[in-house]
Amino acid sequence: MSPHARAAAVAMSLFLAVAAAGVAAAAAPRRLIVDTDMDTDDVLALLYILKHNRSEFDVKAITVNANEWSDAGHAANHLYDILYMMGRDDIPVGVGGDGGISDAGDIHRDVGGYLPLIDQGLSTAGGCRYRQAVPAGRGGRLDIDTNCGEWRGFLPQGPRRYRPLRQPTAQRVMSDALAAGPATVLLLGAHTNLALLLMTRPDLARNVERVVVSGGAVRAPGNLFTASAANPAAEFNFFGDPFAAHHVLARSGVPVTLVPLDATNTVPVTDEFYAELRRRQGTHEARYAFRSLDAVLARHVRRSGSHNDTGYYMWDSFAAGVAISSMRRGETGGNEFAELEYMNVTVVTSNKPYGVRDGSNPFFDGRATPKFGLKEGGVHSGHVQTGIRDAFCLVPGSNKGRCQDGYTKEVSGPEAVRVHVATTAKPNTDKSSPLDKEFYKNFLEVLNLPENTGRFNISTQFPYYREVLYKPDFRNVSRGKPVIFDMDMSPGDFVSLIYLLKGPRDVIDLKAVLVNGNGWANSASIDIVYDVLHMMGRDDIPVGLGNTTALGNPTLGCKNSYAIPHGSGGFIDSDTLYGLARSLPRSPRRYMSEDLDHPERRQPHAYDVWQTVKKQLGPGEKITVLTSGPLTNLANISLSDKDASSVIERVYVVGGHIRDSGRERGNVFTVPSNKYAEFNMFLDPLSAKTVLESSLKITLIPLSVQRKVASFEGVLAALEQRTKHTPESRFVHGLISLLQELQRKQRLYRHMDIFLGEVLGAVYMVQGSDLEPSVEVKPVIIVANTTESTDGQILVRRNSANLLKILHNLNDGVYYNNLANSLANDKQSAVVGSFEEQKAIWSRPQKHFMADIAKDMK
Ligand SMILES: *[C@@H]1O[C@H](CO)[C@@H](O)[C@H](O)[C@H]1NC(C)=O
Ligand SMILES: *[C@@H]1O[C@H](CO)[C@@H](O)[C@H](O)[C@H]1NC(C)=O
Ligand SMILES: *[C@@H]1O[C@H](CO)[C@@H](O)[C@H](O)[C@H]1NC(C)=O
Ligand SMILES: *[C@@H]1O[C@H](CO)[C@@H](O)[C@H](O)[C@H]1NC(C)=O
Ligand SMILES: *[C@@H]1O[C@H](CO)[C@@H](O)[C@H](O)[C@H]1NC(C)=O
Ligand SMILES: *[C@@H]1O[C@H](CO)[C@@H](O)[C@H](O)[C@H]1NC(C)=O
Ligand SMILES: *[C@@H]1O[C@H](CO)[C@@H](O)[C@H](O)[C@H]1NC(C)=O
Ligand SMILES: *[C@@H]1O[C@H](CO)[C@@H](O)[C@H](O)[C@H]1NC(C)=O
Ligand SMILES: [Ca+2]
Ligand SMILES: [Ca+2]
Repeated sequence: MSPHARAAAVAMSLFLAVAAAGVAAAAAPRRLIVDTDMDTDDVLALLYILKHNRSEFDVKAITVNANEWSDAGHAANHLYDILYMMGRDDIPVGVGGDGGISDAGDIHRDVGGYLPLIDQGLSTAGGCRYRQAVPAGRGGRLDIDTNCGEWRGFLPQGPRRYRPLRQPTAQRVMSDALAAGPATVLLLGAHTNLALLLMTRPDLARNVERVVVSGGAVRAPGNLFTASAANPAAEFNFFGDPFAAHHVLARSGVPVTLVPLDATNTVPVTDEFYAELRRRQGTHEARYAFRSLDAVLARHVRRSGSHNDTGYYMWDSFAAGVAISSMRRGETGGNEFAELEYMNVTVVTSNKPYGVRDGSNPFFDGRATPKFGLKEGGVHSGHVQTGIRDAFCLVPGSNKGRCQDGYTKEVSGPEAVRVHVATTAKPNTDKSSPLDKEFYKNFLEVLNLPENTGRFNISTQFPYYREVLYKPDFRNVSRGKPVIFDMDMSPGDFVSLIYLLKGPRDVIDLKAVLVNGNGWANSASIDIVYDVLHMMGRDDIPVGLGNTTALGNPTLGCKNSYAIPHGSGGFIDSDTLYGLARSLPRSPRRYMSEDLDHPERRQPHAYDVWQTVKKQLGPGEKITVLTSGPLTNLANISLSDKDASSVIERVYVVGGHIRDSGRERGNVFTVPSNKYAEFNMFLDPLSAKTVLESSLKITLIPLSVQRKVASFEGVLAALEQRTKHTPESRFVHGLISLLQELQRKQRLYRHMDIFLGEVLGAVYMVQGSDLEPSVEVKPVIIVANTTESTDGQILVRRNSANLLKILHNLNDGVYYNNLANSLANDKQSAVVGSFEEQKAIWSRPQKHFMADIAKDMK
């Protein structure tokens, strides 16, 4: 038999076997619930699962784990697009929620699962005790949120998306699915969601037939590559929420099959597997799996030179295989893919000595009775690792720390639970195959089955799909003053960006956009910036991405940014532009991590973009900068480039609150101890100090003046009074009315006017004199002394030599009118108004399409 014929025969016999099992089980498909953190290996696992025949295995719900490798808004939309491609818009997707856990230990409905149980209070803002082990930028959440750029380069975009206050929560979706009947639960991330469910609805435990867990490390070392100096024993998924893993394994009473590193270490992505995956791309899902894996391997392989020791394994997809086989054959039927044995284990959640209250353990510290009825002096009462540089965990002179939080430890005695543990992957019974593990072979076969296949990718979905870069025609235009806009991607910043793009080109010439990932949105939201530029026909404007952590802080951690809520009104909303980002046309430009074949496509750093703009300046020309977020990028520029202050004409800084004699408060509502700071300063105090106390010429547009133009009615009325509208004025109207509606409906959105006020900076910079401004000069200092209750405050000090120009007042009526007039002006208007319009373009022949481009010529 030729290899090809053999492959076909194998596929056919597999198909028959699947079909036969389907007949036997026709009356009752096995029900499956998957909880995922949407990492690359989760994508592979999900595609593999969705390929199986629904009359045999039916996925009833997928919930997103939001406290590890990805951010909720990006993860949910990515998942929706995978399900759309696979024709499975029927599967409910649960993510987030805003409930919390009271001090007394009462668990409110719909806890979002953004924080590990030990840190979960009543809000979704909070630190990153365990999650700090995951880098926020490149090589971490930025790459995972975007799937290294592959998501938007490949997947079609379906009708489902995250929408504020309408998103089914993880708790709701999981409990509905379990209430409807018995199911196997496959956990591919930290255990927060399932633990919360089993704590609040213990009655549903009887419908959990089995929990199959990708995670833990029993006899193998841990894998916290960023944090083994403090904790060599833990595996990422368990470290993400050790107490939740403990609850699921040891307290909930549900039967568990563990697929730990012990087993997954035997299924690395080998050269042979990689080569076969590359060769066999018979379906869209096989192609997406390959591209996803290839993108993440680009980094790993370059480091090691071969796939065999990249440190990349089939973690979650192997666990999915073990789960499918266990559902098919039962626990005693002999798993097709793994050797399993029973072990007595527990999950360590705190370190000895127990019962010592050292401030690290909120379950016990400062409490008369321990939370959740935990036992005084018991295994949960020791030191809990506070971070990856916790001094308690570090052993001087050693790179192997002594903390064991999240360790799946074999024990005997009363705390031990009996768990079925996969120890090693089974060899391939087909000796002629180049693949040495049964699972490699099955994975490739399943992914390439013609059944249950993906319907299309973004380029095959439309007959006239084309990627076009729009550039304006600058011939015969005298270009205005060069401007750089630096934003943190909060909603008002997008209104400012659109407004700037509409500014007359002989007045302002927007040269670049810089973004940073330590403000109101995560770095991956940079793709929304690309989309707005595409909509407005400005794919010529470079976008630079700066650091993800505040100045002076390590790249791992969330110092200051812990003050942004993860849930409603915070990251989940800004990362999706309140659900509206997907109404924008899709730009061919997007965040790309490493692409070895195309290094030029790699996302540039903010500093590189700064250098590029500087080089393009004409003789004597100077740059005007508008910042509307933390001053991280500008601090980086002024510290790294000695010439910066000589080529910067002026910096307009949106943010800051001047604390003088008045009683007016700042706006950092998640940090009650700090009454007088404003978010943009609080989020990076040292950058604020560096920039505002530098020799740069600065005009501050502080909170007090922003508040004078933060009336939803004012902006909306002005927009509604225009007789003509543009796609962008309609988009802005939609965004602002949504923020207003959310603010009225839900107290979690009570701070929405912060984002309305920040638009003032752009309008003042371009049309300042029309606004009848009054400007004051004050001697100030900026507090940046790592004291939470004062960081980011701006104090007036008579003896300070640092004089700041501060916008104090303006005519708000003129402001609203000018903003609305500009947005509704049909000059420099959108080239493609929306995703719907773009889909229409891709659905009909080219000549209409050329007419669309021509619109910008006028
Ligand atoms: C799934 O299995 C059922 C029952 O055996 C069979 O009728 C159906 O054709 C299968 N569907 C696919 C897409 O393989
Ligand atoms: C989409 O699928 C087609 C056909 O399989 C393929 O040729 C094309 O390269 C895919 N598109 C992308 C963006 O990978
Ligand atoms: C990779 O590992 C496989 C066994 O898993 C082995 O057969 C192969 O020779 C290795 N390749 C290289 C390049 O080391
Ligand atoms: C696990 O514990 C049970 C009951 O205490 C004991 O019978 C069994 O031998 C233990 N198994 C292992 C692998 O230690
Ligand atoms: C530019 O101006 C010149 C002279 O006024 C004119 O001939 C030419 O057509 C203009 N070009 C464009 C693209 O408008
Ligand atoms: C930015 O990150 C780099 C390393 O990634 C670091 O060296 C630098 O200090 C950071 N700069 C700022 C301004 O935080
Ligand atoms: C500014 O950012 C660049 C690019 O990451 C980095 O190389 C440089 O060290 C940074 N400068 C400072 C002063 O942090
Ligand atoms: C930080 O600055 C504030 C305001 O000047 C001051 O009240 C506070 O004591 C300072 N904290 C430290 C640790 O220096
Ligand atoms: Ca995972
Ligand atoms: Ca902002």
